[in-house]
Amino acid sequence: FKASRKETSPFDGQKPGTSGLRKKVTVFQQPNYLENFVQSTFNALSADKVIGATLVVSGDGRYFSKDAIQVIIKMAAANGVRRVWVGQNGLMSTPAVSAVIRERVGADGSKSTGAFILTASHNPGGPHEDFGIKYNMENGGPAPEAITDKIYANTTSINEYFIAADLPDVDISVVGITTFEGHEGQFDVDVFDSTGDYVTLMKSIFDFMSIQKLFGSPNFTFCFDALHGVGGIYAKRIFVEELGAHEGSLINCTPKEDFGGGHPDPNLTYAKELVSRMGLGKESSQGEPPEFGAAADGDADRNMVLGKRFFVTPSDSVAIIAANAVQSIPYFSLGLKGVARSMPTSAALDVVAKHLNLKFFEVPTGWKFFGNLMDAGLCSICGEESFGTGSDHIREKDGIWAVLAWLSILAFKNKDNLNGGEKLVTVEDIVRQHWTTYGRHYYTRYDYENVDAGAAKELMSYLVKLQSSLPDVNKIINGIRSDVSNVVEADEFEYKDPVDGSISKHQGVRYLFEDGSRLVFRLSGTGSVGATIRLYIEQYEKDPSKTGRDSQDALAPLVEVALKLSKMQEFTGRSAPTVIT
Ligand code: VG1
Ligand code: CO
Repeated sequence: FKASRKETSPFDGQKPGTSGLRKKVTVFQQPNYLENFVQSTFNALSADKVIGATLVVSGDGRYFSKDAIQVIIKMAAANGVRRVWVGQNGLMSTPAVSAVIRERVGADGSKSTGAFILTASHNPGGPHEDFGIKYNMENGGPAPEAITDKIYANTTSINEYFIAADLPDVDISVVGITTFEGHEGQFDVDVFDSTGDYVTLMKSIFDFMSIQKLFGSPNFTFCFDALHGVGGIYAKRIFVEELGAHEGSLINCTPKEDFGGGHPDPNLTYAKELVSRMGLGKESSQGEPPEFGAAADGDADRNMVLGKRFFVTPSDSVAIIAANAVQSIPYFSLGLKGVARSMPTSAALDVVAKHLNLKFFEVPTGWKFFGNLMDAGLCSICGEESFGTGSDHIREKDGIWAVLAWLSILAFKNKDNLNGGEKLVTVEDIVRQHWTTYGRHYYTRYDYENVDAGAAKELMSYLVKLQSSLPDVNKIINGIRSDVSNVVEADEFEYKDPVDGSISKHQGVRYLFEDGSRLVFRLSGTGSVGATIRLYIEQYEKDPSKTGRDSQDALAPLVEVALKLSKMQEFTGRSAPTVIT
């Protein structure tokens, strides 16, 4: 093959957000749009990460992935990359990509130094929906801001890219290595089944035998919903083939390019089938729900955990995993190095860290900030309120890992009552026990999607300004509700990375109340059209006799304050959020 140089000119708006560049498929289908971004990424990397390097290219299998993979292969060849590793059919979950970067050794002893991950995560897929691309680094984690800023700068001035246009398409449905001879030397495309590496990693973390026993118990029932995302291929291998779950306990586990027309977003709104099977929601199905249910998003880095007729808030989930990890999960048996959460995530994890005397970090939204802490040996378990949970086994959040963590906790708590005679300790029991010990953080998130971008900016600047005078803030709040405590601190969240000293500004506005309650406002960095305002509302309840309330009831006064204080309706014209979680 031969590398050829193509002329191009910049596109507006190729700025990677919280997790890469996400746009409508039709935007990506414009000639040179993908090519510009890929070349801008190559140009942002040091030469040794491109020339002679091994790159992973795969994703959640959404519409346009197959085309994009062929383009990236040809551009990699032309830019001097030595090898490209592709998951069979282009499929690899985001956590599996992270694992492959960190763990996989090629047949010739090669190791990869980065990856293009093709996903728009939980956003819908299909010809009129979203596509996305992001670059992950040698540690397996998303590129840090220093790199994504460089990529963006490159996209604004790009005038050429390189592509081996004469390279034939590679059949990515067939496992095996295809070798090409180029002017500069050899180029390989290695198509492989990524589930193997991932299963090996999971087996090195969890005690599969104890989870097998749990699945073998007559009282334990299970359901996993991959929402037609890539998680299905790992679920089949792990839950069914390795752990002995019934095939019928998996739903929507065959990946589809359009996710069956739905949102591959594991929450109470979009994981409808699972939610109804678990006896939650209005249209709950008949019969006894399973003991344990879980779902993952399109690229399988997010997870939702459910008990029978019971929802586990993600902020609680990470706190509960952290509180139980040392006893239940062999990988953590020597203790936790520390724990971390994103700023808007509830403080449930903070309380666990305090009780267990663990190092604790609060970072901006997005997984890239956890990676530095993990690389420095400061953090073992971390999580976000947005259904993301993970550990330092990789540098991405990991949906299947979170499910295995919960199964491990259940297996440990039930190790003496799995023969069918005794009643099982349930997910709900574990959560309620946790609240009794640590108190409960009532929590809800309001999302206002596709709001006019100007209006969203105005609302944020209003809140930033308001925040600078606490007496004014408290005067307004006292006028709205007398039963809400005073704001004692407010700021625009800023993070100084304790490892590399880098500073991230404008990460959301926080109002911290005297009784531990919090209101947080921020703009989403993952949307593909307009702006999304996220409002996070949290209230701490220490009294064990009051931890059992309905969460929307408990939070009603704070919600009212949040909406009126921010003039949400005035700014956005919306009387209600698009999604409540
Ligand atoms: C959202 C979530 C954030 C998460 C990010 C990527 O970002 O709030 O917690 O890390 O999505 O997750 P934002 O900027 O829209 O609030 V995923 O599964 O979309 O890669
Ligand atoms: Co995702």
